[in-house]
Amino acid sequence: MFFSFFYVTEYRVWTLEPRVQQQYTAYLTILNRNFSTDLSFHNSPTFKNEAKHVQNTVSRTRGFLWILFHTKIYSISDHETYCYRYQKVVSSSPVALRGPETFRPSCLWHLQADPGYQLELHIEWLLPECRDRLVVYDSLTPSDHRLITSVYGCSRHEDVVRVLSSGEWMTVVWKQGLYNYKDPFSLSAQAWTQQGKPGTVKHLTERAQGTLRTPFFPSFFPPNTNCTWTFVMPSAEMGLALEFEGYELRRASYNHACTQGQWIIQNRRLCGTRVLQPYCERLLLLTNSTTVVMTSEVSLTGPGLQLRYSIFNISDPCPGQFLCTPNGLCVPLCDGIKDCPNGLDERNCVCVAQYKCPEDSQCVDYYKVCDQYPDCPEASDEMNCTDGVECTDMTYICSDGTCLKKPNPECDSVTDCPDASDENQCDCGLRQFSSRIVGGTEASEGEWPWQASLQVRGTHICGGALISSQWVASAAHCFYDDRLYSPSVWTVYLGKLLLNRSSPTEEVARVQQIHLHQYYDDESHDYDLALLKLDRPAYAVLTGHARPACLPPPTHQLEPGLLCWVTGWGAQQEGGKASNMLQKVDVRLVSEEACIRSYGYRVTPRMLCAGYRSGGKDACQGDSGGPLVCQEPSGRWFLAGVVSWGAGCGRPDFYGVYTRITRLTEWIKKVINSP
Ligand SMILES: [Ca+2]
Ligand SMILES: [Ca+2]
Ligand SMILES: [Ca+2]
Repeated sequence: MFFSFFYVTEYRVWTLEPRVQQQYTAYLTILNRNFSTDLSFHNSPTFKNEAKHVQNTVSRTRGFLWILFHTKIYSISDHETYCYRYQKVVSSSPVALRGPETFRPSCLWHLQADPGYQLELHIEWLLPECRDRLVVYDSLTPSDHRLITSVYGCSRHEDVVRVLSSGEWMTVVWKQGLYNYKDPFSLSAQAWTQQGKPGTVKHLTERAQGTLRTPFFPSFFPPNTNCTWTFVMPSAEMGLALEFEGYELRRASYNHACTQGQWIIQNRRLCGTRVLQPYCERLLLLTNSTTVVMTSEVSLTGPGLQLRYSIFNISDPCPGQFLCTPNGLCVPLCDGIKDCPNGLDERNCVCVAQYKCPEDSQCVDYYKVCDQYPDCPEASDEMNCTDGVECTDMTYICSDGTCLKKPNPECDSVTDCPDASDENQCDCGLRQFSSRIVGGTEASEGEWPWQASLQVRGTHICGGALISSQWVASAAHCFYDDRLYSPSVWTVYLGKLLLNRSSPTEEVARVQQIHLHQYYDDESHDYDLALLKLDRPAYAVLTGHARPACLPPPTHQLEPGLLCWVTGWGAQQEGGKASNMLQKVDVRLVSEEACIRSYGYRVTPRMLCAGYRSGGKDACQGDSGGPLVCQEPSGRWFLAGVVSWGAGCGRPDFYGVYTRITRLTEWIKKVINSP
């Protein structure tokens, strides 16, 4: 029988070189043939004896350390060709680490904090592109089972990544990508006192809600994370909802390790997974208190997690909406859009995207509700039009919380809300100049004042829609490429009609920020929306040569069949060249059902289809990101969509697919109003 025990020593060799003092640290693995159980206790006399013996052996062989020991740290045996850095980190504010050596393709950092402390590493990517790799370990040895994370540069969506160790050691390995860039990243580190694992108890009241976060949020959660939250419920009729953004919980078998966080909720073991969707875990049948435990089961961690908790009524979890069981979300019911992955929110509907007369369940188009003509048998469609009604997905919500039955009351020049909030911020959607509309397909000056041309080095790449004096909405896919994600490469033209000629009324702006929707999926084109912040409010808005289109609230009704317009400088036929003159095309909105008949389940709730079954009129290449606008009876134009994708251009049976703005209005408002 052959036994072995592992003895780990911290062994350092100090060599004085001309300027640099270098420090090496190594693991020693000693194989011991005479293993006894005493040796497994660090305080036993046998262990201490053995350790002393080992130390003596090491001190005798010190001069030959890197020849004698096959350590796991290659920098010791090979320090001529590799770059090595040791840094003691004691500061509670970030200390910059020395970067790698020029002309070395890799480097290793050993970071050490004082005992009882843990390390936070800050990685900042400094270049718009590079393919370098940084691997962070929760130990002295860069071994796979102590891997915290591996990040590829230059990560566009996360310029700064903050990673934590569980203890006093952290190892960082950098490997150069295909090309040698100068200073693609910078590293800094700081030390934190190791956080205990206090359990939090939340005593919930009827309307309780709040936010929970993993330690050090928004930094990565540390490898030893163990969070325990206890909720004391107000009554047995209430359930607890845990809402996540871009993270969902799935049942997992016990032999399967959770690599992105393990959750124990009501004796169920769930594994967290990062996804491009929101998710809500609903806890029913609670005893008067329930405990939620989140642990990092393996050393591998991920970005800090944040979840919102709230209380819901078990007998009516989604007032006025539909509870979608696969993801726990409350979604709009019978509005013609399959919001739930299983489509159950649109099954068994008496009226789809129409008003249901309460008398006989007759379906009436929304534009006939509160239009002063009775359509329901007892004119119930015309009742309560000026008072508040119960809120549903179809009712507009005033700033004071009052819900209105009248469809699309916003910015129609009639005060509908008690607080008049429906007529606030309505400087949008109107043309300043009465344009001479000549028909045909070429736009005239001032006809589409929200249209923007987004250019790179003088070439039109995508369209955009002005939605305020400083913000342009466009498609995320226009910016997804590494080289196009940088704001500095873009120029925005407003008030433009001809691409090849500048006009005295046009305005050129630079881009200060690009925001892509965090759930944008390059393969499915789901959430295909980007927001560009201009470096200053556009002057052309003051002169009227550019005007924002109105942003529709989430409840804005866009009925299938509505005639809308899409504009852009895109190709006039499939495979053709960009047009020099701004083009306009009228298209009809198409029901989601009809669009699914064309494209199957590639159509998501964030997509809106428009066009004609016979084809012919459509958006095309170069129109991407450009506006699809629909005019309200008040004369104002609302942004219904931005050009996203489609099979070819104008093909029969294949409609143009647009990003459905009403499903993303909340996100747009959040981005625009964030400081
Ligand atoms: Ca729905
Ligand atoms: Ca009516
Ligand atoms: Ca109004």
